Amino acid sequence: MAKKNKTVYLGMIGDIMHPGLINIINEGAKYGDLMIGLFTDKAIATHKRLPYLNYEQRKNVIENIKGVSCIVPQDDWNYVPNLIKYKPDFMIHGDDWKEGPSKYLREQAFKVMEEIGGKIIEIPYTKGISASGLKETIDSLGVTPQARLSSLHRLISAKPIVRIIESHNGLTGLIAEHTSVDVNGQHKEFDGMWASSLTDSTSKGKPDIEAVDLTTRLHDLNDTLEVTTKPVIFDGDTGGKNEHFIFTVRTLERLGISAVIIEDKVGLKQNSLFGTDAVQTQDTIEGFCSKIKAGKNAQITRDFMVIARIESLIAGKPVEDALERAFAYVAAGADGIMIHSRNKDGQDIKEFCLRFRQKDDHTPIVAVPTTYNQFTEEELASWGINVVIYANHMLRSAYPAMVKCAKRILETSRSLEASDEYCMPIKEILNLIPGTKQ
Ligand code: SPV
Ligand code: MG
Repeated sequence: MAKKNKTVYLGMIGDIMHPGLINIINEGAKYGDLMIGLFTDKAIATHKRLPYLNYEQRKNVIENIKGVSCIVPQDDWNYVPNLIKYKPDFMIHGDDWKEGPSKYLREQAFKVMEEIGGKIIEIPYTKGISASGLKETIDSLGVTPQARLSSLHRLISAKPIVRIIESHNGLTGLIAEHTSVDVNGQHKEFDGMWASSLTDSTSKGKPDIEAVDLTTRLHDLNDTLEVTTKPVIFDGDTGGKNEHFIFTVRTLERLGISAVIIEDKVGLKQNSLFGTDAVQTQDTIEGFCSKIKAGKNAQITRDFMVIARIESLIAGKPVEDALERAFAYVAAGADGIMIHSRNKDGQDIKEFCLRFRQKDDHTPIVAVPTTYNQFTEEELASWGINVVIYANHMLRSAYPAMVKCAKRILETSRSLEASDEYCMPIKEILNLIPGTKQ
């Protein structure tokens, strides 16, 4: 029955195969040669979590399904660019896009297909099974360390900018994992977590001077890992001695951590946000390069990243010094550069990024805009930044709220006012943790 000269377009992510997808492929193939518009990681990342399989793996599966004639990449969440490019005679889609967030995609696809003289076929959505339902089931099983570890690399390649938020316990891990908003029809959530030395130390009532040892930090990080699936970037402080750093790398990999960031400081480490108010002694370029090399030689997975953090601007040195170090650290094997500053205008960071990008267009740049927080992610991305870390915001927002509540109890000699004004209802806290109710 197939009319060989007609083309049928079917857009799909194709991550989890199920009978509903086979049904739509079979239906589509009845109308002509079935062209699959396979969503690229980049197209998906603007709207959803990355699929389990990467593009090549998904392509490999789908091109071997009976009824599929060819596969083309769909680089946009919207079907329109590919419909204009390939001008198919038909487009086929499940009728579930008539309502909900995909409605606008349907309207635009109808408009374009009419303009090019094509037709849209809508088939009843297969009841009782869907990729998102299956995904939820798989997600509830958790994630393997290897899958979590490699996901940061994929996110950096797929997204204009990767959005990371600090987590220092299980509860903040849940916030990082599950909080989402819809802004102008776009679904937004955090891509991963930052294990901050500042908030790990502060939440223990200790100063951020490497006084909380690695074993303790990793023990606590386990609480975040238990309840999340997203990638973690670990704040490795100075990385310690080279001989110790190689053990750190191995341990982090084993836990499924995606990256460690080490800073080029020596001696007693003080938090960078003190700037020159504290003594900030930088390592020599040679000294820090040897630490990077030791870490890179120690890792056993392909995807683990050792990111070099440059403290020149924190120590009051010029952008020139930061650039010289950046190129040397990349040459030594660093998988990314974190450039830090506590200046409020952000101009030193911008200059660094633009000048770095003139010579290096691919090494990921990580930024921690705690002080220059007026810039949006879009602006930071336009400077060439790939990863933005909101490094301390969970702890900084929780602490004042807790102090306010404690003071209110003292002022009123009871908890009525504090509960009414500052606390979430008991019912909500009881149901906050997934799986509470049996
Ligand atoms: C941290 O969060 O511990 C950091 C970033 O290292 S900063 O506090 O800005 O130095
Ligand atoms: Mg730190």
